Amino acid sequence: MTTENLNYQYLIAFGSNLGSRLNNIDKAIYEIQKLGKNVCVSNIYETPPLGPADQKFLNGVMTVASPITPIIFLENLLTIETMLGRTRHVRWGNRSIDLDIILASYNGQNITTKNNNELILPHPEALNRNFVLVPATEIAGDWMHPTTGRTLEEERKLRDYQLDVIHQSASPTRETAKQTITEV
Ligand code: A4P
Ligand code: MG
Repeated sequence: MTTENLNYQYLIAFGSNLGSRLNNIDKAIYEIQKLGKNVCVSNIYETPPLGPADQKFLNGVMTVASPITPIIFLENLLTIETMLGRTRHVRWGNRSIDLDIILASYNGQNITTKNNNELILPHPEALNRNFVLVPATEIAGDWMHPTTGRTLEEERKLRDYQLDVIHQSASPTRETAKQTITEV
């Protein structure tokens, strides 16, 4: 992959509450790295389920620069979810891995979509979730949210979201992450 065509920047949230959660996340990061360059991964947090799921989640986010357009990028994420054993029974149900695109930009300009349920950008619920906003501010705190015009760090402060880190993994590559992440 050449570096000159990394026009897209993605902020991806990941969550897992089934199986070996950290292993699922580690594998997802490894696969997503193949879609671009300059990967940055947040710390990982354990959070109680929002909605009908009945087991705690591990959550975090990552950024990646990529030449791949958003719809194709999303298709790649869905393929990775399937590869990691994700099955869809209940909306918001338990899942081995969930990969959502929170924000995307093209040459520094935020991408927004309208009337396209296949890919909604920005992710409509992201700002209401501490498990997205807290890790996002670690690695993309100055990213301007296209709907509110405030940075992610400003959004987090407004809501006073805080979480305790469970795994320190603010590492740019899986190789480093593997040394720093250990399942509890
Ligand atoms: N889709 C549209 N826009 C996007 C986007 N920006 N990123 C479409 C990713 N996908 C997007 O997703 C259904 C369809 O949404 C996809 O096929 C895609 O075309 P899904 O992953 O099958 O459905 P889901 O995840 O069950 O529903 P949804 O609405 O995506 O829920 P969320 O927002 O993912 O929330 N509690 C804790 N503590 N931690 C969690 O991570 N996650 C959820 C699910 C609920 N409770 C949680 C957590
Ligand atoms: Mg999802």
